[in-house]
Amino acid sequence: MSTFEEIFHTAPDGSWRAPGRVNLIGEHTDYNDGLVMPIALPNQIVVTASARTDGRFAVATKGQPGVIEFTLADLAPGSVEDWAAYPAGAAWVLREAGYPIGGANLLVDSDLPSGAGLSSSAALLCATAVALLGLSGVEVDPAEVARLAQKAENSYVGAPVGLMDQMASMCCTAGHALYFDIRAMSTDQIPFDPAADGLALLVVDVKAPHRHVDGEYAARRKSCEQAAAELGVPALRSVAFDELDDALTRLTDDVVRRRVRHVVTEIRRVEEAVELMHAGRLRDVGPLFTASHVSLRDDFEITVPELDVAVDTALAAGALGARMTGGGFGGCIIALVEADSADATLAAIEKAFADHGFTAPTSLAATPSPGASRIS
Ligand code: GAF
Repeated sequence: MSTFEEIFHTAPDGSWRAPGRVNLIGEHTDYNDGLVMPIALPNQIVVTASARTDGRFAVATKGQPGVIEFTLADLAPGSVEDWAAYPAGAAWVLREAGYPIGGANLLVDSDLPSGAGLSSSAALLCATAVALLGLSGVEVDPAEVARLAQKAENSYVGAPVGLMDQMASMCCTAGHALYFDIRAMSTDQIPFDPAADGLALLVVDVKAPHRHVDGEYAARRKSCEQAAAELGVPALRSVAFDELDDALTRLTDDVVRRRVRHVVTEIRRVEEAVELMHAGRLRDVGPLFTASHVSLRDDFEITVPELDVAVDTALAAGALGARMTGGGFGGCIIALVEADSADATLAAIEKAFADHGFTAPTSLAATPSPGASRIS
């Protein structure tokens, strides 16, 4: 594998990292001004970079041969495609926001699986943004970098994502889940240490292809926005849990009604989960995970058979709770299990997948890790 010097014929000025995430609970609530609670993973994207004075970018990734080049001044939404759209989008958004960035050579390395619903897109945007800001010696608040990365994904790449993944990648801390209230733009670090309670959080990649740049994610978002408009509120966060039944009777379309029920009950589940975690009752969070999965499966309709089989098998093996995590249509499940049954639960999921003829799943360590930072 080529080194930075071999590819760019110069030494790097530094390396920056940004992690992927799993969301504990609060799915498809971020673009409804709701509540989310992700943890950052040990798996991350590393961008090694050197500054250029000619306003040009050369980007390479250890995963693919070749170098892609573009000019900072020429960047416009969609002007660079494929994986390099993400570093280009980060450069574009920083330029648009007026940050004094210049050109750069960038080498991307990753141990974060892409397409697994672990937010590799947000991690690549955030890692590039912190690298470019670092090269320029500019200090920017992590939440502001997250907001810029979301703008790049929305406006440059063209994916209508919310703000959870970028905030997780920028603002998580080791040993904590990030409780993020999107409407208030406030965060709270919630201690999250399953091992201290004799528990383990399993993250299982079900290996079903997942893309949310495609229409399903956008369609869910549109349904939510239409419902909010029909109910006369700025976002579904404004529908209180105890007003849900009344709101549902005012909606005409049954599919939209189910989408709203998911969002409003999911926001309530995040509130309940954070209360339980503050009270040191992590075991009791399990049933909320399972209720979230049922809601995503039946009301939001974003699960696929691999996700449902993984969750059902984990529960049958004794998990305290399990749910799909991320955008849906593939990706990963999480399962909260007694630590001494973690291996047996994973083995049961592997066997169930073999029995169904699914691709073998893989598991990842779910150690709550810190947000983006400079490495060297
Ligand atoms: C994807 C999006 F990028 C997030 O903003 C969020 O909506 C999530 O799906 C679902 O909770 O990861």
